[in-house]
Amino acid sequence: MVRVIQGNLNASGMRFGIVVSRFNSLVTERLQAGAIDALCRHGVRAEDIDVVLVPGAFDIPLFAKKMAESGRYHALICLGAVIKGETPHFDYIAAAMTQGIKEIMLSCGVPVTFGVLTTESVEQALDRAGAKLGNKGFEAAVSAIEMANALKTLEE
Ligand code: INI
Repeated sequence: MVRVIQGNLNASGMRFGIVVSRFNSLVTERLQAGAIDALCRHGVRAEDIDVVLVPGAFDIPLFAKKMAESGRYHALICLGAVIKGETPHFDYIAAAMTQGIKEIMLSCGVPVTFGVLTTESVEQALDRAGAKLGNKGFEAAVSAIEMANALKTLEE
């Protein structure tokens, strides 16, 4: 008999932390609303969700690390919007933030999902923050629930 391990989407009794960057807040506020909506609709109580606001995407990893190390959360959700300008700034911020988030997940053993948009324009970002192409904040929260439950099942 093959043992298939996967996470369910029942999140009642679980605690989540969300780190959101304020930069491009028109977009990130919508990602945040999508993530909270997803958590609540999967059974998480509002008092079991902490939101930390940071200035920009580059600043997300420090707070995600502190929250992961606290042992308080079943999973973390990182939300932001890095939008390409005319300089290579975008590439440096996106690379450092992505690498940072990945390292936290692997070193702390806590699921940290990636809901940071990296787009060419504000329009592309808005399309992915509740307009034409869904809401990546909602998706990142659902992934966080699945990852947390999969980890729990694996460790049982
Ligand atoms: N931060 C973002 O979240 N998105 C961006 O598009 C962005 N741009 O383009 O500069 C951005 N910059 C700020 C950066 O994340 C840090 O907050 C800042 O460098 C201070 O550490």
